[in-house]
Amino acid sequence: MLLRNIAGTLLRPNYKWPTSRHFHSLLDIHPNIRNALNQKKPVVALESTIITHGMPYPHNMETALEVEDVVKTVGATPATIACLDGRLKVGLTMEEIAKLAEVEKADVLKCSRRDLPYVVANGKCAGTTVAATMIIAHMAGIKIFATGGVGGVHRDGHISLDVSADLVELGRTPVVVVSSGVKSILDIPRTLEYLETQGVSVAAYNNEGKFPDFYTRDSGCKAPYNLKGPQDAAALIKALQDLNLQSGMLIGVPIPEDYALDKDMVRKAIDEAHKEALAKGVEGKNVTPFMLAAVANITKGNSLRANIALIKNNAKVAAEIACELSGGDG
Ligand code: PSU
Ligand code: MN
Repeated sequence: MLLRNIAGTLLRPNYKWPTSRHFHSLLDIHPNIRNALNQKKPVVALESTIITHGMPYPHNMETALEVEDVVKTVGATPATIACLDGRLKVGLTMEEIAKLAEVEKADVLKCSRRDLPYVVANGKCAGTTVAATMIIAHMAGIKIFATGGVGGVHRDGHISLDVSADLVELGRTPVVVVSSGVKSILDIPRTLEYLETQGVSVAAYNNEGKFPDFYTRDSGCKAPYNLKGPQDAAALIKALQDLNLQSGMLIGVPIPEDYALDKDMVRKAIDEAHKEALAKGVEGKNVTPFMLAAVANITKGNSLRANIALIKNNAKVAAEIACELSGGDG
């Protein structure tokens, strides 16, 4: 009887599958950001794993604040996203950024899609990865997001299956991610193949179609498209939205010329860091933070300087695109 009732309900032609709106009660959107969104003004999301796991203190905090300033200077509203005491925060106060930057790393988790339920259920604090930040940005109605680099297919990822959840997220969440491509600690050709499989529109930005590899301007791989500037980018994003594909986009902005590192030096540093990771048995979510720290160490801070320069530049580009998208009225 019960089954027949359920079947009857589901078969009604006008039956709508229930969609949970409960996430609204988990979100804390800063009033400035809510106002900007209501008025259709440009907003740029920023991630927080870079604060909690990507950079050492105090560079993490300084950079997070500087990146917000860059977005404001262009005329957009920055929205740094993180989890605090199980709440999904969109927009952080300076004190909250400081808390994520300084706190003992053991108390602050790295939160990707699969970790969100645990973080919410247990009232945890966490930096959100590109994947989790995309999800929360989308919940809040933010369409564009700037970061340094996204996760990718790790070296030997075709054997270990260590493929970042960021790539799958780009395939299923309609948010545009502006980054300097993926780090050469990863397997870039396989990462691009996987993005194609996921149906992600990937474009290089003002780089003759060359896909950047974070520390240098050319990974040796081609992106399928090249965007000449904010207008070009806005047109591509508008088409993605009109098509209602519900997938994301990755825009690869090369590191500013003056900060690009020497390719050979980077390759050697990464090979060394990779050996260290293998010898220490680093695995799972710890691989990326370990590699970032090891490379910074081996390059005596050069990679960190490059990282800071490129993320600021990416924030600027994302803000310019966001302004263009909302009608160029900043
Ligand atoms: N790449 C960087 N810096 C970072 C990260 C990636 O150059 O801080 C962070 C981002 O938050 C990204 C995450 O989403 O690492 C990917 O981790 P994993 O490979 O475990 O998916
Ligand atoms: Mn992984």
